[in-house]
Amino acid sequence: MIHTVLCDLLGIRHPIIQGGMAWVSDAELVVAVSEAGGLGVIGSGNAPLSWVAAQIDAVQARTEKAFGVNIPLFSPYVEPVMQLCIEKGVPVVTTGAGSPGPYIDALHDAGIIILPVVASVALARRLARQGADALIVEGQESGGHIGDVSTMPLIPQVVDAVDIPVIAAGGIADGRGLAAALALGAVGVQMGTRFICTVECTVHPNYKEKIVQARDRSTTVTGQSLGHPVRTIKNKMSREMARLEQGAQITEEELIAFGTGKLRLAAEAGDMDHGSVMSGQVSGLIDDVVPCQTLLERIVSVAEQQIETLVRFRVSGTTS
Ligand code: TUI
Repeated sequence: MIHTVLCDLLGIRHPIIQGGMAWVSDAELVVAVSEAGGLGVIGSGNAPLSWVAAQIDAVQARTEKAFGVNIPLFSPYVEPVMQLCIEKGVPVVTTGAGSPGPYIDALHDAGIIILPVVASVALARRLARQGADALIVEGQESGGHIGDVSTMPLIPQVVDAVDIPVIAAGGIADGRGLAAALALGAVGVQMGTRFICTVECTVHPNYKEKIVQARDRSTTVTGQSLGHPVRTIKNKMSREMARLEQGAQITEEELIAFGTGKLRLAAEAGDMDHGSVMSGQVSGLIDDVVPCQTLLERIVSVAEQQIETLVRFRVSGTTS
């Protein structure tokens, strides 16, 4: 068992959060993760309110365990989805791609735990002051929308800067990653990509296969010119996006229009050529599709062994 303050804060067995992923993490995955002892998180993306409501209802009908809803702050439905979470008594809200400062008090009044995803020390400090319960601190190794600092330097800098719990994200997919995050001062981890390759994830099978086939250098970042860098697996879509970004012939509006709907194309239709296959640098580390229960048990068991080995042998230098 690895028990941290995150387990107490969220009422979970293992200090592991499943990152909310648009078009990928629906009720099926969330129930599986929460039942297995982690925190499952619905990815509301920019899906309509009715879809999010149906996912919350489905989770609440199937588990008593804690779960969350992720709200990317560029969604056109931020306010209605926040309101929905309040009405339905969702235990945890995570946010991304911006500052949830203006919503913190209303969420707290409803008894909701708020875990913003941040990618910088400055925003971490601000949200700690504004009352966030803990912070998910995400390095640029992550899939999807990212910041520009890597996990290894970012986590300890945020740990030093704030006095609320820090959860590490970006570049973590196994027990060694969990042990490393704890060594950096985090109280747990959030993983997205790793949870795509689970039996219960309802994403198109081509998406899982693409991650299993990926290697260390299989991902790339596009969208920097728009101020929205996004990490995906390299394919026709990412090459075309990079070509359009380099050329001066295309307007920002046209570039945005080109990217719109492409994540859904990959996740639902399984189009691995023209879709945006958002995935982290850990893609090369993932080589199987397993049930969530197996995954969580394996991660915790390897992390325990890793910590034990480090303390007993490697760091002390003895061999017996
Ligand atoms: O939100 C994410 N990752 C995402 S959201 C998403 S949905 C999407 N769909 C289509 C195209 C593009 C995206 C896919 N992946 N991660 C959390 C995250 N938040 N990473 C980085 C940040 C972040 C960045 C800047 C958070 C705050 C921030 O603040 C800037 C500021 O205002 O200071």
